Amino acid sequence: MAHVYQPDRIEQKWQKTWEAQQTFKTLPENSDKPKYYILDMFPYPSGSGLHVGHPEGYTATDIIARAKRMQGYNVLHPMGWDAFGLPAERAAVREQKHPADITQANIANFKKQIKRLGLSYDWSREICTSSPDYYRWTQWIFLKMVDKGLAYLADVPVNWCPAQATVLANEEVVDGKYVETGDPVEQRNMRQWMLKITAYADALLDDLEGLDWPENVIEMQKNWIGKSQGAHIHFPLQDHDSSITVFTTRPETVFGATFMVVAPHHPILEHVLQPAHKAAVQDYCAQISQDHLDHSHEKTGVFTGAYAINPLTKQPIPIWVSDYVKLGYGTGAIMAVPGHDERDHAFATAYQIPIKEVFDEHNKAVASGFLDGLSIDQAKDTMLEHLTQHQLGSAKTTYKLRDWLFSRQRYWGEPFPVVYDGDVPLPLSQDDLPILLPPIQAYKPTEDGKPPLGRADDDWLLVQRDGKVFPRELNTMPQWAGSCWYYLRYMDPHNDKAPFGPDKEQYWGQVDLYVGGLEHAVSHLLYARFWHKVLYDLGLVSHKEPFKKLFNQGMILGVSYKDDQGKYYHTQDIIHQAGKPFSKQGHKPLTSMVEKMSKSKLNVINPDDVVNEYGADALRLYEMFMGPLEATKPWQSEGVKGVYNFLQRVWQLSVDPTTDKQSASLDDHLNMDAHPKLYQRLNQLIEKVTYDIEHLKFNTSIAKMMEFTNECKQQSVLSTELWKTFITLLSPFAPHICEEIWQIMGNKKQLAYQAWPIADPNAVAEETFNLVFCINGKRISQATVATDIADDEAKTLFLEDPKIIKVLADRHIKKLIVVKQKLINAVV
Ligand code: ANZ
Repeated sequence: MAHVYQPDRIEQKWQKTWEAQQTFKTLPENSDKPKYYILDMFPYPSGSGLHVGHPEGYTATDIIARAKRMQGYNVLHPMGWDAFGLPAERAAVREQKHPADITQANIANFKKQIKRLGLSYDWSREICTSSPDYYRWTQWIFLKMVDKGLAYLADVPVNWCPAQATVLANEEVVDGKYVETGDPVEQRNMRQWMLKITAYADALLDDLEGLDWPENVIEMQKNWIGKSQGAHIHFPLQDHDSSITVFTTRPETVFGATFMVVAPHHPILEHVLQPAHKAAVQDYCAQISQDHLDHSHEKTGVFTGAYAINPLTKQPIPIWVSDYVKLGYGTGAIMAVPGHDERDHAFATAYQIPIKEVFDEHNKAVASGFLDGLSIDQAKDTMLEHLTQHQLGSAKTTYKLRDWLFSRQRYWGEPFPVVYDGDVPLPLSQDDLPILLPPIQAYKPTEDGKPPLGRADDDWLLVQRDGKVFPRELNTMPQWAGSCWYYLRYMDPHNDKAPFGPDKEQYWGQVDLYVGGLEHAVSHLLYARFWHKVLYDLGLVSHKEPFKKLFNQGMILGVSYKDDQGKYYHTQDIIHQAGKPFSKQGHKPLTSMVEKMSKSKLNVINPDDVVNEYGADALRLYEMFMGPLEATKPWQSEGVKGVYNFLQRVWQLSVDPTTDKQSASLDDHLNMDAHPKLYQRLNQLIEKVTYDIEHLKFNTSIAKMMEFTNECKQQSVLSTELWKTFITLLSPFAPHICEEIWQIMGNKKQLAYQAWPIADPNAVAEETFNLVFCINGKRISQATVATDIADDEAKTLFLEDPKIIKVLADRHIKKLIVVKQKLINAVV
């Protein structure tokens, strides 16, 4: 038996055993155990392999999955690959290989790396969104959407990225740039497939209610949907028999509308623009289209020369054009109320337009005719009634959410199961599926501007039916498509008759816990919820929401080192002197910074290196010990050493022949009499670890386990039962070392299904007594405290006691006397 902890000897052995014995295979659905479905956001298998952010979430779910198995659940804990997407296509161009081959190689690498971490996935359920037996069913769901009128073709202004020669979803564009590459994005009109997510706007909003999700994610989803209740109000044009309709959330402020603003390129401009102002407005619009995505500039605008009539004051008000009003929201036109809207106020000030206040400091209407004296809410109701009655407007709800642009001019995605008869799209039948991606030689758009699939052979391009020829749709689906329903496929991954069987779906129901990064707070989670609701309405799933509980792990940052020239240094090229970093060569002083890990900053930590040096158990434990799971936190290599030393200590305590703890025959039965203190500590630990696992608070549990081993170290003899229980508690965190110790202790069955310990309620409670607080010998107050309370802690409690504070007032304490297990007295 090795007396030194050697993770490399242990870890591979157990990984092989688990694999050979299918230890973590999910039980069949007729199991009488309760089910628990715990899911990681599956990774995109990128060429750079796993980074330390992946094991953070994966270890968290693995700890829970392992604990749940031990607690008697039938656990579904799967892993797969979000494998379609642009990076593989770009690599294909670069490396002259097929994206499928690149993806396959990347998956093999990812899988090898993930398997080294001892994660208890049921690999028999592995899925891959780019394999035909998966995307066949993505196409199948798309056909259902076409059937329901939820997928349609439309000429839409799109975000066109010239560098990538493709359109992007709104969610993929930030500040006029493609978030993945930073390439500029412009607007274009194109005929594209759209998914009618707006039909589900209210359901997507309302059903957030019952979810156990982080508040910030719920907030982000609400904002993205952006439901606004207000009114449409018609402003007649002066000298013209048409009108401009505005959307406002403040109809009670109409009396204060002193001008109007329409968005650049608003179609109404054609009718209202006065000849003398035409050139100026056209110039302005042209300039806006050029830098329309650059939001940094000041509020600017031009006057159209035209006037509208405020329908309440009957006064003419000027119509301006400005890009602070957006074409795609509301009606693309606003009534501007500079007295009560900040943006309007800034604009009115800049262009010397009158500002009129219509609510006073008590929020009562003033200078507003029949509204005068009413509160905002009363005024709103009264105005809405007035508008409706006089056909000047009506109540209106708008959403920021837009239908989902679902076409991409790319190769490496799901082909649409659609052909064309002239301009008319014809959905193919379910029996035609899968529509396979054809092999092509180059992945750029064709010379005549068709998407890459335009390069396929005629065999693929043209579909013969009843003597007629129909060309295929050449766009592909966006990368988000496959991840919209993958959690359902894990329930029944090998079904070749349906995406998943109803019996399996009914058994597994919702994902009980979903863990992943905050970057998916809107896009993926909104799209998946939308598809799920469509499937619900089709009667294919039994819950309205896919993910019952969501948890976002925090980002792991890197520590980087930079000299005054801005040059970055690798940690191995650095020495520390008097706690300060210097370059090894040239001895330049460096500044250290905590930043997002990136290759260019030389601060990326490769999980493989950590496993090689310290083992997977140490990596797992460290990532959970770094801080709260949800916190953003820097990687600190000394921290890994710290947890490695802890594992070392656990190993020593298990195998050390001098104290012979593992056989401790003196005291084979764990009981209060033999080790009252340790027995109590163990039960407190059981309670704590059980609670913490349920609430994803792993760092505090690990700290307690460390404390516990320190106490164990001070014992001359340890009970086997006690140590077995401790090893059981530690096993979800550090499974390899614990299985090994478990075996060394003579257990024949694997630890993976050992019953989870239950705390003895009688043993958990701390023994307590009443500590009396006195001032000059007079009893003032008291507190219930643990028998072994430290003096410092007792003094703090004394000084923080409200009654003591009151009686002490400003008096100075000369002496604070602690009489153990009895009282504290302040001499003043
Ligand atoms: C008059 C008013 C007075 C407004 C006031 C606000 C405050 P949310 O809440 O985001 O829905 N608005 C309407 N359409 C717009 C567009 N296409 N581009 C830019 N702004 C637009 O915002 C609704 C408010 O934003 C509307 O209510 C309108 O200004 C403006 F004291 O009307 B409000």
